[in-house]
Amino acid sequence: MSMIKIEARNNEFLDSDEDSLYHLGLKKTPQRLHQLQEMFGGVKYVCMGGSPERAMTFGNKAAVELGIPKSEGGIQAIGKTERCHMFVVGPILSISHGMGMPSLSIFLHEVTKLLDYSGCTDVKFIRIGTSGGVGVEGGTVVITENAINAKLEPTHTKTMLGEDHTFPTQLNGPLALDLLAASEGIETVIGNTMGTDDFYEGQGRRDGALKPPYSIQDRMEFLQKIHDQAGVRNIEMESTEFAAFCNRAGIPGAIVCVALLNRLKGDQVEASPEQLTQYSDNAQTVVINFIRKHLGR
Ligand code: R2B
Ligand code: URA
Repeated sequence: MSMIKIEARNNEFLDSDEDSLYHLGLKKTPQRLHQLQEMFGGVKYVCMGGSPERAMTFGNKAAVELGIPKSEGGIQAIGKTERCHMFVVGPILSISHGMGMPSLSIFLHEVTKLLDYSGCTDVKFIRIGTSGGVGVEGGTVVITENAINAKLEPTHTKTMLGEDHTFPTQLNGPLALDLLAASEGIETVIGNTMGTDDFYEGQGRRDGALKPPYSIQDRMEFLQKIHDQAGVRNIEMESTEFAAFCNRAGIPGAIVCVALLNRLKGDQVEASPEQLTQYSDNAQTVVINFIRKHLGR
């Protein structure tokens, strides 16, 4: 019986007794169902980002900031850690999803199934990531209004059985505004996010290994155009898949990404390790502030 209210729920499969959540290293069986429900049933916020290290940092930081007890030595990863790191801290599930849409998609499906089996209710998905800012400086947090694809359309297209299927990529407006209101002194803007399938040429960089088929002027004109005409404030590699999935599932979703650099000024990420740590802390802090307020603490 589903509690999470997945709109396009795959009843035919999800109601069967057994499921191997292969990439998470977890299984649903009649014997283990109760254990999954005990472990994950209280999850209300799924916080996901690319890197396993950041998933752990976020979990530990959330525990400290929200006063949630953790075991000595810090939080422990659940399941197998070959493909992702996943932690539960009170009502938060912190998980890494790797880089790019194919990797993200796998974890969106398996985490959503896990929450469905665990009987979760009222869950929100928040992607906490990194990005290239467009007209915003490194360290600025960008909350996504709408995700748009690399052709500047508010849609995400997936090829299934040889045919294209296109889904809308609007995100949850009230949730984005609540996150913006939780920025509390951290430089934060709201704007559109361009989701691409590549870090280099797909994002108009000229510092890849191959000679790009566009000029410096083409690059600059495109970045200026997406800033001025499409309201794009950052570019990353997961937003359209994430938004399309949340829409299909009927799960409120938000994207909170820090800019590592301003792409109107260059292509290389030149921030120091200390600055990069501070930058990713900015995005995490906005989300923790939001969760604290939302929990009424
Ligand atoms: C942001 O950072 C990663 C590439 O460096 C990618 O996952 C993304 O969206
Ligand atoms: N992640 C991206 O996808 N692009 C950037 O420019 C920085 C981080």
